[in-house]
Amino acid sequence: MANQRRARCGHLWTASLALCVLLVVKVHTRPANMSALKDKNQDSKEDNEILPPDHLNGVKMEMDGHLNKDFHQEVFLGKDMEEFEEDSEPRRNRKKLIDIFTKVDFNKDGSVSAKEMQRWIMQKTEEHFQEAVRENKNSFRAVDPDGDGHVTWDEYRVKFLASKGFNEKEVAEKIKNNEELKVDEETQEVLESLKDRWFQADNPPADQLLNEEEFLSFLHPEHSRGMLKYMVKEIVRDLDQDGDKRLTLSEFISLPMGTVENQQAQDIDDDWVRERKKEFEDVIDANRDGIVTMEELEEYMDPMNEYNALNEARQMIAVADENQNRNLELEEILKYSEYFTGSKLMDYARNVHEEF
Ligand SMILES: [Ca+2]
Ligand SMILES: [Ca+2]
Ligand SMILES: [Ca+2]
Ligand SMILES: [Ca+2]
Repeated sequence: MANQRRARCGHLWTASLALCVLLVVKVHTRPANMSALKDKNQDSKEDNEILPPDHLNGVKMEMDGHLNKDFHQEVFLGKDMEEFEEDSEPRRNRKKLIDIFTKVDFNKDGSVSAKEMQRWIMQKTEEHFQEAVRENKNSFRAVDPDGDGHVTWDEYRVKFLASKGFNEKEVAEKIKNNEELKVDEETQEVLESLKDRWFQADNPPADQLLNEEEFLSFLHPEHSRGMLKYMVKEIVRDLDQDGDKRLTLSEFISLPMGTVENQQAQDIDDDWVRERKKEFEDVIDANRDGIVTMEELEEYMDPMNEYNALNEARQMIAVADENQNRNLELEEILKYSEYFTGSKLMDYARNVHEEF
């Protein structure tokens, strides 16, 4: 994932330089949590299939507490995201973007209002949900090979350890006989965090088995209110320094250890901090009292929150609204194609070039 992102950065323009820098920082300065595990498994899709992803499409914050930099593109493109990620022909991208514009413009008056964009964002968020449900079917099949529709923690644990290179039969045998498993500290830590999450995902009445639906909320906490709360709790726990279960600005922007080494790193950190400060003050701390509570963070992260969608819609419009009519016209969206889709259109590339 990180490599892909960095590769994609290569195509972007100066305006996105800061973004690139941030993404690179992201790779190097991830707080502990699930990151160790993820980095190891990056090359193997099969392993990742049964593990909760760190990044959730259409959710504003990642599981490791980082801001989701691709959020606005994700909620603008929905399941068509990947089409734009490829270096496909600008003419084709232009046509696709025009198609999208026509659909977002619900009342067909040639311009997109905040309400229309909000409606669109909700629709695209739903697409990401459906995508996760589809993927979950495969993941569930992988952990429930006998197909009885239920998976125990022990069964999952065996699959997980097998994906980490342990001998599946041996591990299964040991677990059955209640023998001690020799796993390294890091794997043990991950196991414990997975176990907590596993039992959270087990809906009452708890039977210690996960069915497909519960497994979905294990992998994708954004699909259930209870799991969303759990995810918020985990994030706060990772960032909270004085243990009052709320976040001050300084807790929210404090850097993970060992990042500042030279001026270049310092500048990168400054951007990272600036971005988070802005998000904290302008968006997450809804009542502006300087403290982010779990409730505020939960509201912020809830992908089905219509108020957030409207806010996002307004922000998206503001970025490209050159004629200042609080609506988006087709020319505006084409001109800011890179912002909306992550890919530039040829004609406008030339214009941008002339400006420099
Ligand atoms: Ca319209
Ligand atoms: Ca605190
Ligand atoms: Ca607050
Ligand atoms: Ca406009």
